[in-house]
Amino acid sequence: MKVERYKVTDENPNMKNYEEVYENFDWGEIEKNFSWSKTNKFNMAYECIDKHVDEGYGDKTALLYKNGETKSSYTFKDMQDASNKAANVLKNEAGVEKGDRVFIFMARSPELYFSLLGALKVGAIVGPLFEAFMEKAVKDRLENSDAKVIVTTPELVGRIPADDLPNLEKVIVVGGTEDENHLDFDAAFENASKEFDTEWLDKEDGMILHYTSGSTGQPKGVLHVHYAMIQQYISGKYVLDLKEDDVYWCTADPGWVTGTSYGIFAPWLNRVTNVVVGGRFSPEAWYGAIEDLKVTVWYSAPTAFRMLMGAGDEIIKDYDLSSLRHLLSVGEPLNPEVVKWGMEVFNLRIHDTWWMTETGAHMITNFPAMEIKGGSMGKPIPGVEAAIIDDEGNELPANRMGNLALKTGWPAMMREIWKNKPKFDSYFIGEWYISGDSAYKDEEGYYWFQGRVDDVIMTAGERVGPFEIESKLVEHPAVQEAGVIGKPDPVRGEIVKAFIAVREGYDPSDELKEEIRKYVKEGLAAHAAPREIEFKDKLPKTRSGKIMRRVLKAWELNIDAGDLSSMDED
Ligand code: 6R9
Repeated sequence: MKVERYKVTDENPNMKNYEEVYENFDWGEIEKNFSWSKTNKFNMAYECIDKHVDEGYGDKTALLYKNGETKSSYTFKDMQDASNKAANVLKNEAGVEKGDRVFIFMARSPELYFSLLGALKVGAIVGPLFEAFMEKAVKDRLENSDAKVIVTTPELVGRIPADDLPNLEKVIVVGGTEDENHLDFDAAFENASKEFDTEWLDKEDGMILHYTSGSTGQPKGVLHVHYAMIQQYISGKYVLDLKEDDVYWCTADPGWVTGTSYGIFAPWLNRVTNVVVGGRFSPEAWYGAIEDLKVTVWYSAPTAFRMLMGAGDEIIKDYDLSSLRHLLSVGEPLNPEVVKWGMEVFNLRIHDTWWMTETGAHMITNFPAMEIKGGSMGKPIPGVEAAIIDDEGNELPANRMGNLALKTGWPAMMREIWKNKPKFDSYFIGEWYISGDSAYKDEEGYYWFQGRVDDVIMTAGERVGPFEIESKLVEHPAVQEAGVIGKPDPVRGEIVKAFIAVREGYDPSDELKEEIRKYVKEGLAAHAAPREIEFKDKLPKTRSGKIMRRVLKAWELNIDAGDLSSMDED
C-alpha cells in the first residue's frame, strides 16, 4: 500500500533531533525537574499544583472548564485552595488515610478534579470511574479494591450498592444530598480549611487504580505509582510539545487512563493551562470549544476524528480554529485517511500515540520533530525500548508481524494488577512486557499496528491484520466506520468479515456491498477483501471509543462476549 509522508511542520518543537535525544537519554536527568529530587518527598498533586504556586505562578490559569454555556476558570492558586479543601473533607470528615482506595464516580466538573487531587494529597489511591457505569460495574470495582470512600453526584449515587459493600465507609455527594447516610460534599467543602499538610510519600507508593476490561472474566485493576510522573512529564514536553503559553485540551474522561495521565498529570506537571469540556460530543460543541477557549494543543481519538469527518467540512467553516498548532490521537489505530483529512481541514498533522493503561504513559509515538508516515504509530519515546518478538521472546527482523513488546523498567509501568499476581505475571516473557498487540517495524524503525493478537486473521495461509482492511474501508465515501474479524471457514481457516456503519446519506444494499468489496480488492489485496459484509447502525465500542472486535466475533459465533462493563450503551 502506498504510504503518505508528512514532513515536520512545527518550527520549534521541544525535541529537535529524535535520534540524538534517544541515544543520550537518561531518566536521572529528567528527575532533576522535580522538587523531590532535592527533598525526597513525593506527591503527584504537589508537583502538579502547589509547586507552581511556590515558584510564583499562582496567578496562572490552571483549569478552563466549559459545559454548554457554563464556563469557569481556576488559577493554580485556586486549584491549590480547592484541592486542600477537598483533602480536608476526605481526611477529617471521611477518615481517609494513606493507602486507602477512594473512588471518584462523576461526570467531568471542576469538583472531580478538586477531589482527585485532594485524595492524592491525603495519600489515597484514586480509582476514577466513568459516569456511565451501572450498578454491577461499580460494585465489581469497589469490591475488588476494598474501596473505603466514593465521591459521586445525585444522578449517580443510586448506582452504588453501599449495603453490599461492607468496606465502603462513606459515600460523599457533590451537588446536594438529603440522605443522612451520605456526606454532603458542598457543605463540608464550604467549611473546610484552605490549609492542608500534604502527605509525603515514597516514589513507589500507589497513586491511581485504573480498571480496564479483560476480554474474559473480571475487569483488572491496574495500579500506578507516584513515580510515573517523570514519564508523564517528559512525554508532555516531547510528544504533546507543551509550552508555557499553550491552552491544552485532552478530550478523554478521567475514567480512562488518557483522561488522567494526559488529562491531568502531563499538562499540570508542565504547568500548562488545561481545558476540560463537560457534556456530550457534538461537532458544534467541540469546534465551539476550540474557538472559544483558543485551544492550541488538542489530544483526541480516532473515533472522534471520524465523527468530525462524517459531519462534513462545511461546518468547520463556521468556526475560527486558527489557534490550533498541534494535534494528537490515541486509543485506536489512526487511519491514514484521517491523517489526510487533518491536513486538509486544519493544515496540521495528527500525531498518533500508542500506549496502554498498563504502560501508564506514551510508549510509541509520532514526535513533532519527526516525519509522519500515515498509518504508522511512530517510534518509541526516549527511555523506552520496543521490539517485535515471536512467542518465545526472540526479536523478529523488520517487516515481520509479531508481538509488540517493551523492555521492562520504564517509570510509568504498572506495578501490580490489584489482587491478581498470576495475571500480572502473565504479561511478561523474560525481560519483555507483552502488549497483546500485533505489529511490525519497518526498516526505518517506524511501528505499524496490526490489531490485537487475538484479532489477527488467518485466511488461506496469510496473516492479515484487521486494521489495514478497516483503514481501506473507511476511505470509501459510504463508510463511516468498519470493524473487521476473522470468521471460521472450513476451507480457508478464516474468512474476512466486515461490519460497517454507513455515513449519513448512504443506504445499505447488496450493490453497495459489492462495490465496497471491489474497492478493497483493487485498493489493497484480493485476500483482504471481505467475503462477507454486514451493515450495522453502529459498531460496539468501549467508552473510550475502541471498536470491540471481540463483541463482533461473539455476535458472529453466537458465543459469550466476556466482560462488557466497558461497552458504551448509548
Ligand atoms: C491509552 C489506551 C490500549 C489498547 C492497545 C491498542 C489500542 C491504543 C493505539 C492503539 C493502535 C494507537 N491502542 N492506542 N492501537 N494505535 N495509537 O488506549 O489505553 O484503553 O488500555 O487501550 O488500545 O490495542 O493495546 P487502553
